[in-house]
Amino acid sequence: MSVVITVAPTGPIASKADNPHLPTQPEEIADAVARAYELGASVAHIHLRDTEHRPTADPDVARRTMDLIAERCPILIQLSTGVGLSVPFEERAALVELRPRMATLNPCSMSFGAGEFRNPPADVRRLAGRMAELGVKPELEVYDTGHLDACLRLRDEGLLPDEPLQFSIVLGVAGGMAATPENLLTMAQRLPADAVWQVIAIGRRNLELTAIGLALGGNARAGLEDTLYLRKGELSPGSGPLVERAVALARALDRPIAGVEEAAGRLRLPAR
Ligand code: KMH
Ligand code: ZN
Repeated sequence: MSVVITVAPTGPIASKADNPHLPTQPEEIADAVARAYELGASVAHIHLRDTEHRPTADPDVARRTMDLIAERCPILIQLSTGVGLSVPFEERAALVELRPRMATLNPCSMSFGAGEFRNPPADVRRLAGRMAELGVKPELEVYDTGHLDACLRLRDEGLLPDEPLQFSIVLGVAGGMAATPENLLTMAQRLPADAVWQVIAIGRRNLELTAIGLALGGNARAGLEDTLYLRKGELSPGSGPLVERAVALARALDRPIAGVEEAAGRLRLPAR
């Protein structure tokens, strides 16, 4: 089965001091996404930063970034509603009003490194319902086994679109599951049989867990949001080399890379 590659070029945490190639401004993000598209990415997972490089849910910044990406390539845009730990939930949720093809839905509150990631149940339910109204496909971010159960409850309440659901198994966030093959296997086995899924492997075990996810039939995410390094001590000069690496892993496993049209079908994105 073909592989949907998602590029995650920015994220909420890292700074240019951590990796000078991190894109933070709309033009920089659009350029990084266009490069990833050329290399095989069909989905772009987007976090926004203000002019001081802080996470923001400013809809003007989001619209401008989406427009700049669309000028460059037809990649499917997935806005992060995680945004950043300091941004209030209401502002984060309002991003779906821009009607990206996809947006993330983080089902539970949790510790997140030294911070707190607030996703109160009533707010999550409201956001899920609004995404369904707008035809914005949720990517369900599960950082622990209970998060999957929370998603299945949302589904049972009719707050998620028709299956198949799209999941990210997030490994390696301090506060969520550790980045181990055992945790990945446990989660992959617990997903609904027809779920579409990818691994988000944060930090040092990014390569290994991305490879295992691909071998298990999952999709792949690649980019500086998840790891700043290509290997120990070697910063990645942008997300491009990480996307190239994911593409090479998929091809080595005889899995072709999905183009945008195919990815939209595989992810069951509502027609526009
Ligand atoms: N930053 C990752 C740990 C989101 O942006 O909504 C998870 C993520 C979720 O990408
Ligand atoms: Zn993200």
